[in-house]
Amino acid sequence: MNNPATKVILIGNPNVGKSALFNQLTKRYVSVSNYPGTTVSISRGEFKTEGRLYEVMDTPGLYSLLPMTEDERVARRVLLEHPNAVIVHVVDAKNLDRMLALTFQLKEAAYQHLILVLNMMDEAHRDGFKIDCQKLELALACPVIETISISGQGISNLKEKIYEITSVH
Ligand SMILES: Nc1nc2c(ncn2[C@@H]2O[C@H](COP(=O)(O)OP(=O)(O)OP(=O)(O)O)[C@@H](O)[C@H]2O)c(=O)[nH]1
Ligand SMILES: [Mg+2]
Repeated sequence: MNNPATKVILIGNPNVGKSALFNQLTKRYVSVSNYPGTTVSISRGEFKTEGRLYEVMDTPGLYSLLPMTEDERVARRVLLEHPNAVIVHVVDAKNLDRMLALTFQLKEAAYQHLILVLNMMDEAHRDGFKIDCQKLELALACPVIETISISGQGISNLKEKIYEITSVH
């Protein structure tokens, strides 16, 4: 079937807030809990921005692109099946250094559209982390967006960025 929606895949380690972000983006509700491994299958939802339709997929958490568990295989398969999707790599901003390895793997996999989302910025600020997003963008050569998924902060910026990178010809 011909589906005109541009695909957006939320990917990242367990417990970083992918499902909370999914809920904010799509206004659908999927389970969010402070327990890694909450999401075990793909959830789909949609949002529209600037009249353009996007299909968002929430995935189970994964630690690397070399899957070890069935949940990780599910997430990996979605990536393989949608080589033209926008990949939103969601990280816990407090643990950025531990999570960037997956960003590099995604870059190596040569996805055309990759965005790094620094989620849990409320906790990162509380804990005194200072992240220079512009420097990070330059170093990674990919857009970086800060979010607080439980409050919705940064979600409109993320939608704008997704629109921007999928509208360039
Ligand atoms: N303080 C704070 N908590 C957040 C934020 N985003 C998500 N959380 C909390 O983090 C926990 C994990 O959120 P989920 O959305 O379930 O995380 P996930 O990445 O989908 O986890 P898996 O499905 O296990 O891979 C929940 O308790 C959320 O309420 C945020 O920006 N700030
Ligand atoms: Mg989840």
